[in-house]
Amino acid sequence: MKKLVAGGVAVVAAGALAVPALAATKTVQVKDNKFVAKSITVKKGTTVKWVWKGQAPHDVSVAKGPAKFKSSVQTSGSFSKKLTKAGTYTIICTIHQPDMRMTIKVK
Ligand SMILES: [Cu+2]
Repeated sequence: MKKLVAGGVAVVAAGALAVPALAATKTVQVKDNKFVAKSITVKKGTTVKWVWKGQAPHDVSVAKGPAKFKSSVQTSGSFSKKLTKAGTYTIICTIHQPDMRMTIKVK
């Protein structure tokens, strides 16, 4: 029984060490009326988290890219998406396009 508990602890510790590498997150700010940053490059598997900072309603929508996704129209909070397909994404706010857009390169 003691041996089993010790083994369990070792597995948990190894898992904890692996978490930072697997959970890469890049934050983008959603402002009035622009994404900051306007262009980012991330590794495949990175989660991009958009955080609403402005007053006006905005959404996050893929206009062009290897995968399609769309957030709701929000004025606060955040929206996260894990990008698992390599390529270039053009992201727009459907309310404020074509001015409010950004590019994500996933390598
Ligand atoms: Cu907008």
